[in-house]
Amino acid sequence: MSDKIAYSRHGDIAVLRIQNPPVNALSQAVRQGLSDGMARAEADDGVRAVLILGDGRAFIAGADITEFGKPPMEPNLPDLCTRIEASPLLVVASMHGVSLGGGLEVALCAHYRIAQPSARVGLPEVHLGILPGAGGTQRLPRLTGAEKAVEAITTGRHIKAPEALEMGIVDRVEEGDPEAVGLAYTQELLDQNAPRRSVSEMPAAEGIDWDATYDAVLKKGRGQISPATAVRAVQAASELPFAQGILRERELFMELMNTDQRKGMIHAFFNERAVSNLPELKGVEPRALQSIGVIGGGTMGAGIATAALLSGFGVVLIEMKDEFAATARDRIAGNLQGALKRGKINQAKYDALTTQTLTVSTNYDSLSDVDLVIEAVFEDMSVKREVFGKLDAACKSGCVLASNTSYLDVNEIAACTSRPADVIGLHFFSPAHVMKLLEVVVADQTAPDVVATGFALGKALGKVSVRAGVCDGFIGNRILATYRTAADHMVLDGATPYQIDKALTDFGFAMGPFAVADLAGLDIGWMTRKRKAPDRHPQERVPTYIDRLCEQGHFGQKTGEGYYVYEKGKRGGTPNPKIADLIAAEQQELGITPRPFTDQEIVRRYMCAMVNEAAKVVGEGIARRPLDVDMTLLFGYGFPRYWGGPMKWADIQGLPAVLADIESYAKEDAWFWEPAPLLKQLASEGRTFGDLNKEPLK
Ligand code: 3H9
Repeated sequence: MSDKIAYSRHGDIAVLRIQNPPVNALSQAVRQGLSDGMARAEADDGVRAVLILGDGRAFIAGADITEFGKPPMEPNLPDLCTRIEASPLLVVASMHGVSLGGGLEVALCAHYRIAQPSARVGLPEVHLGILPGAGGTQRLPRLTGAEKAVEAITTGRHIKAPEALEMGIVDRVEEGDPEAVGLAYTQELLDQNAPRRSVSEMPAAEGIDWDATYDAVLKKGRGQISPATAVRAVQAASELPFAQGILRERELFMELMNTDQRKGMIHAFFNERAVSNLPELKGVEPRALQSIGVIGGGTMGAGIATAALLSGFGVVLIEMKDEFAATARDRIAGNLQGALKRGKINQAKYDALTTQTLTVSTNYDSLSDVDLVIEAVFEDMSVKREVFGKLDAACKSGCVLASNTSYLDVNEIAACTSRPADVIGLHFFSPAHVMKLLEVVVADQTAPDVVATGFALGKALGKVSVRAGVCDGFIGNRILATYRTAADHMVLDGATPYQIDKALTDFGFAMGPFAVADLAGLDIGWMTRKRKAPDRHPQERVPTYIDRLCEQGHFGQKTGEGYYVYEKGKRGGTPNPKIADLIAAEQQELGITPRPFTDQEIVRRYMCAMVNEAAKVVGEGIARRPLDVDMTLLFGYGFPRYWGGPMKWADIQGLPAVLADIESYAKEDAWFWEPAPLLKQLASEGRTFGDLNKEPLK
């Protein structure tokens, strides 16, 4: 028998304990071990029941995702599930930690299920671009009814044990050692002569309006196909006999397994974890972190302070004047009110955080004890210089001095202090207590343990942290500047901002670039254009039509007018009629005859601009690996997760094809579309960005 399954005997009960750390994924060895274990129990004289449980921190986290895309290995999971359910012995699952995907599907094949109160169950396959493929779509609705099964499967959410009990997914919830309570429950069932109870033999769930459900789920998925496809599998459970329903589930599962979306989402799953795993930090201990200083209580500073408070850090926030300090305190309290409303904290915690854990001061001396301080003041080098000079004087030795700058030179900031090795960039995204991305910007002299501390802080705050080098805009904003420009060029050449926004949201972006610009504030882009004007290359095309709107004081959502017009109290906007005239005037001035664009061309140009700049960012070492770019765009810029990120998207398209398009665009504008050397190199060598993730550039 496989060493992944420990077999033991307790009276009439055989126990199969799964031992496949860290999360008992159902690898081939585990599947084989479970199959052999069932056979051994059935052949073991006197055994009347089998108890299945997991060792360590979980029952089973699901199929082994690392096996996806590889040749199938026997026994397959659906067959194993059928085999467990069909056993003549009474089968019980005792669940703790998580029982997800194939893990819950195994449990659904047991005849009874008992769970710890802290256990969580779920069928999260849609987040990997697939659907439950070992009977989950057929068995779950037989227990919960169709509507609840559709909700659970299409959201993939984790369901806590007490709710799972209410839904009929588990039969009992009981605190204790999973083996001890499992054995006691199994013995009780044996004593009662409880029948073997196969979910597959239970009546099918009543039907619902399947087409309407499918349409609603498809719309909500913004182009993601797995949740909607899962609806069709649950429909089969209600309309077909069990055996045929299983075949239909298999067919739909295999369809999804062969999609690019599955590849993109699995790429996202692994790299979301790999991104903070830096080989250079192996064995480097981060500095101790208990209290955090924040300089500046604007939206960003208050968001950072909120994130730190919610993660258990003491916070000292510095503002320039008492009145600003009071406003900052109100902002943080407002953010925490949101957490209170959503049930993330209770009233007592809210009171403690806003009174004891948070200090707001106008005196830098209050920072004397903090372990790390994050500056979030106005983006101006002279202001930063002054702040870092003061921090150098006020903070204790060993304190990490971080800047939240989104584009300024962190080397120059570090040089304002007597301790450049302690200086780092920690670039948060607004609202900082909500957005998942943190760029950890490493300057020339930043010490390794300071980098490790940046990553440790990101982990403590629940962020996805990405290492970035120093350049204007680091990884994310630098790439954004380029693909935003590509969109601006298309506007000058004839596409409307509204067609572009629509084409890109149809592609899967959370928002289009012009709606985003309105949300962020048009003054930001206006300021950047002015800042960059002196260094502008003579061949650079920079549309200025939107500056006319800014000059009139219209900055997007916050002023009610931008690319869109916003009515008070309404979330979305309607196209601003002034924009077409402003564009037409600029086209006329530049002698451009507008031409039509297809949505397909819009997406292709936008994505090619993104990939080309990203390849330069990796080639220059600003991002170490293509996966660092992918995770930056996914977690900070609303990039559709099911494409995995721009580099994964490019790999899926094929790098030679992407390069060919860039070269064809370069015929119109050689300066903007100059192909990245790294892209040319990989395309000519027949390699991919994915290859580079495995073997980064030296
Ligand atoms: C499925 O079941 C399909 C079936 O319906 C049909 C088949 C026919 N496989 O997240 P963590 C690794 S699809 C392989 O850091 P946490 C993970 O990569 C599956 N590896 O810990 C990491 O490795 P490393 C449906 C897996 O405590 C390590 O375990 N199931 C798997 O924050 C620790 O993970 C899911 O989608 C796996 N299934 O969270 C569940 N799962 O240390 C996916 C984890 O080298 N998993 N690893 O970086 C999760 O949601 C979380 O990992 C979990 C633990 C909640 C389990």
